[in-house]
Amino acid sequence: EAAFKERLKTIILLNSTKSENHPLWTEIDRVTLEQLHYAKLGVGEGGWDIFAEEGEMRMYKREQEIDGRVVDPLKAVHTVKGVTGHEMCHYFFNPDVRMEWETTLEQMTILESVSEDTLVFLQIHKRVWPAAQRDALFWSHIRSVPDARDSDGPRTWIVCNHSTDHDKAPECKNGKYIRVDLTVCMVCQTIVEPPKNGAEVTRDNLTCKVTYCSEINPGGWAPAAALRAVYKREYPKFLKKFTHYVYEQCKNKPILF
Ligand code: 16C
Repeated sequence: EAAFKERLKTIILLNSTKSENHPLWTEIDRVTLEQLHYAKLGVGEGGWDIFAEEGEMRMYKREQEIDGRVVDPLKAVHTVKGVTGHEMCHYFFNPDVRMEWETTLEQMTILESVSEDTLVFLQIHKRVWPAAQRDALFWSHIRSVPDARDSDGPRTWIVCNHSTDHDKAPECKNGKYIRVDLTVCMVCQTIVEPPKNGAEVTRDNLTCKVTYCSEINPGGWAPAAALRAVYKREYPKFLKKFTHYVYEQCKNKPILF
């Protein structure tokens, strides 16, 4: 009986460190799957306008305002050679390397480690003159999903970031910063070109198809023209810098499928 109780304790302990048992889990699961679906929809319909194009990267926006605030949704697609979707999403999720590629950040704090695939972040972003400085409070979740092509090859990976509340976070009302409201996802699919004569797969055989979607509500007054000018500069800068960073990090490492 003692052994049974011990085993039960271990099972309870192991399960309690899974994000499935967290109060946020239902929302995390729902929003992540919604974002996955949304990312997979093309840009042919739905009034997407292209605003940036460089090499394989294309960025689209839809001009939208809520209560006079610019909330333009963004959708970007990119193709990166030599890396997998798992690698791409791993670096996008991993807080240890965020400062290496995220150029809009001033400070980042992990408020809660929900599980190894889910973290709650408080980020303070650089100020954009003449608007007030912003912070962002959001959960971030990484997972793999079966590939749409129904193959037994590498799975598709997603990281989803979504605004939330947290006991440990400072109140945003009367606070020093205005809190933005965000929903962001990065979805990455790996294409493996089979090597000739059954040779081993190398990085030359890999292509990663990246889709990045973002909806940010500035949460308070910000001049519309300045805001649009800032994101048109910052989103391409981010995606180029981030994908280059991942490529450089991975090139001499074993492939993480
Ligand atoms: O997705 C990205 N990064 C993730 C990890 O950090 C996470 C971040 C979301 C970004 C939240 C933005 C908060 C407002 C930033 C203020 C602008 C700073 C510009 C500094 C310029 C010197 O999901 C990659 C994010 C790439 C961000 C592109 C910038 C988007 C600007 C949108 C404008 C928001 C309102 C600003 C009010 C003036």
